[in-house]
Amino acid sequence: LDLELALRRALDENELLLYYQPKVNLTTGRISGAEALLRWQRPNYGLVFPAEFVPVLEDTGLIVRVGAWIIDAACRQIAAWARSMVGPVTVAVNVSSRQFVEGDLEGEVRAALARHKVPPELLELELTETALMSNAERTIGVLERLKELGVKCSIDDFGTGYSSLAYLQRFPIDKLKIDIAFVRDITTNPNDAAIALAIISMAHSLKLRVIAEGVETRPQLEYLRRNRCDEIQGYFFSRPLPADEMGQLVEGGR
Ligand code: G
Ligand code: G
Ligand code: MN
Ligand code: NA
Repeated sequence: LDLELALRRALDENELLLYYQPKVNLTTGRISGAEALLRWQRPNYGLVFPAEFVPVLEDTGLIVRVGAWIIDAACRQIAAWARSMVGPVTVAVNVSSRQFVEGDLEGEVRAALARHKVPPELLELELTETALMSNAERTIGVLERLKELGVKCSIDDFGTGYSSLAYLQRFPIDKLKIDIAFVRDITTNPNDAAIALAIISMAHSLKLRVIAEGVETRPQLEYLRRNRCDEIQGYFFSRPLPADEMGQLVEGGR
């Protein structure tokens, strides 16, 4: 309860902020974009990580408001980079299940893109299988309108939820994100490797791009590159960074 009150205050007092973790294109070796990750600069506590407060946001429904704030903040950052020496950066935001089901995702996205004059192609939404499958027929409509708008959508934590393969084919998405659970031991555990390879193969058969998250070592990276994974994200390349450091990294890599 204290945490809930503190979080309501955090929203009003602007204590929430976004960090950015780069994604790397394995064909070009260049940064292809970034995932925005929520942080809370809590007075007297320091920087608080989402594991400690996103569950409270979810349980209280506050995530619907925070989710709209995240989309707006990401678009503001995209616009700031586009105007600066950094240039255009594709930013992916995580959409929680409750935000997708109870919020007006399409309206929030349209409003944020317009407010900050952001080209829709620079915004990506990471959705979970659970969110997408909770009302699959409605999901198709929402995704179709987002696609028409020009926004990219990907399925986060892929392989850990309950996607129906029949729907996977009907959802107009752009990318699958292989869950860290299959990446961690990809070079030593044949079962994890088999699942990761199956996801890569299925994604490409469906004309989707595929990214692996949680890449921490060079052997993991090389294995994924050899097996035609399109992109990676993880501590091996970079931890999530404050916006200015992310901007410097992109600028230095051009
Ligand atoms: O950045 P970190 O590794 O601490 O993130 C932990 C988890 O918190 C992520 O896997 C994600 O599920 C969740 N999370 C982080 N940022 C966001 C966000 O902006 N929105 C939502 N809904 N969840 C987030
Ligand atoms: O749930 P989601 O996939 O959106 O969140 C990704 C989470 O994974 C973030 O919390 C991020 O900090 C974390 N993460 C990113 N790269 C790595 C990594 O290389 N190793 C580990 N263990 N976690 C990572
Ligand atoms: Mn994600
Ligand atoms: Na994930």
